[in-house]
Amino acid sequence: MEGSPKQRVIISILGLTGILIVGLFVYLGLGSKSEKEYLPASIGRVLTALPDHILVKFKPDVPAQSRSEILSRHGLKENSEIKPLGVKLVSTLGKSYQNVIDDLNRSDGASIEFAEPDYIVEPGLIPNDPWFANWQKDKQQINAPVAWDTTTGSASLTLAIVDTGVNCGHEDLAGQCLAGWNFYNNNNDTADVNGHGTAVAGVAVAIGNNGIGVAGNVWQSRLMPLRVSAPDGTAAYSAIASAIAYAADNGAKVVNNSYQTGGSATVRSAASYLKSKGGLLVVSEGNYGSNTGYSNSPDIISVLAVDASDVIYSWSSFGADVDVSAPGCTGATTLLSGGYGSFCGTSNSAPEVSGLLMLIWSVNPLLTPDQVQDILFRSAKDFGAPGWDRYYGWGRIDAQTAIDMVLRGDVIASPTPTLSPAPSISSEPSATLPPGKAKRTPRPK
Ligand SMILES: [Ca+2]
Ligand SMILES: [Ca+2]
Ligand SMILES: [Ca+2]
Repeated sequence: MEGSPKQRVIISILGLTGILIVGLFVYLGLGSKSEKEYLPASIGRVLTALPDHILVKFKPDVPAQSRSEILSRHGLKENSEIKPLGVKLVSTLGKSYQNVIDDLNRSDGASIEFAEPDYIVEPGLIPNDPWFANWQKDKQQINAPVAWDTTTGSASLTLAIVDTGVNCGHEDLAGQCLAGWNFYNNNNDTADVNGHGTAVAGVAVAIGNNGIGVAGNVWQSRLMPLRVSAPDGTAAYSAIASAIAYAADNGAKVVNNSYQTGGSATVRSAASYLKSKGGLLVVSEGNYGSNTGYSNSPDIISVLAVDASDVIYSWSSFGADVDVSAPGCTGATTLLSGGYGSFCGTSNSAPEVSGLLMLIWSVNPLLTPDQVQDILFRSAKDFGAPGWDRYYGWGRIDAQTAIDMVLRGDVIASPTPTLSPAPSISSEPSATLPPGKAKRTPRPK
């Protein structure tokens, strides 16, 4: 643990050499708006109907014998019943389901409560948080609403936010926080002294579907606030690495550090330690609009920023260390003030990824860090030069594809082979296979 005076010395010395906060965060004063778009839980887009049967519910006063007679008169056969609902799955025996439904309604409408096709709908849970519909376009961009039909997180998984502290009293974060640590003052006061950490936390884990505020990528989780910054938001590699190690020792599955720290050997070491303990580190690529010059770390997931059209922001850094890209702005996240506002930077991109990792682990907590990282990379939507490139990494993250892969068991065997050689800037691949095809390995039993 670093003492406060020593910490300040470190920061003043290293401040000129690149220990720079990445938080290009802007609060645009959206708090005066009061959007009340309370959307119903969406049934999603209808894809098709199962052709071999329909769903029929008779009116309660229709005797069983009459039900059988009606079905046989129409040349239908009961397959099964959803007993608590009294809804029958009725085989159409090769007839057009729409014709069958029309005939039933026409001649026996008095006996039938309803008859409908057994539609397959595309999942797309829409939370009722008032800011969601109009301001959080980043969530739609990464297809989080579809993933939320499968999982909205797990209260047994912990995300550590290594940052400026977190306002754990914020209404849309309240109840999520575990005890943390302040590595700047070497005490347990993890209050946010800057606002950056609270904004980062909201992007990943703001409580969704609670009717207030915003929705993070994960709606249930444990949030471990680890303050590493000075009051001005700057932080030392040492504090950051200490916090990552602390998180690893205290069971964090994912550690988010929205700082440009991927080039630090100390942070890399902490990331390796975290991975050995079963977790993953996500960092920001930086907001300097230039090549970082860093080599890839296999233990760090570094994230750059794309806009709503999947074009890389001019201010986003890039380079050989980029792993994936993610939205660089959200229209609304939790603010230190207790309200909500917009937030931009690779500081936003990193927690978009951290939240997705939490979702992946929520579906299958037994996955290893390498397996989760592999899913993240292979599920990313490729842009730019085919396959990995230094501007998009493996691509822009896609929650739907990632969760689908987990559900399918499309997971590399563990222990895993190295995912990929560290990409080289000077030999950017131009015609490689997409990462999924290039690196897919046999599925585990
Ligand atoms: Ca909320
Ligand atoms: Ca990496
Ligand atoms: Ca690419």
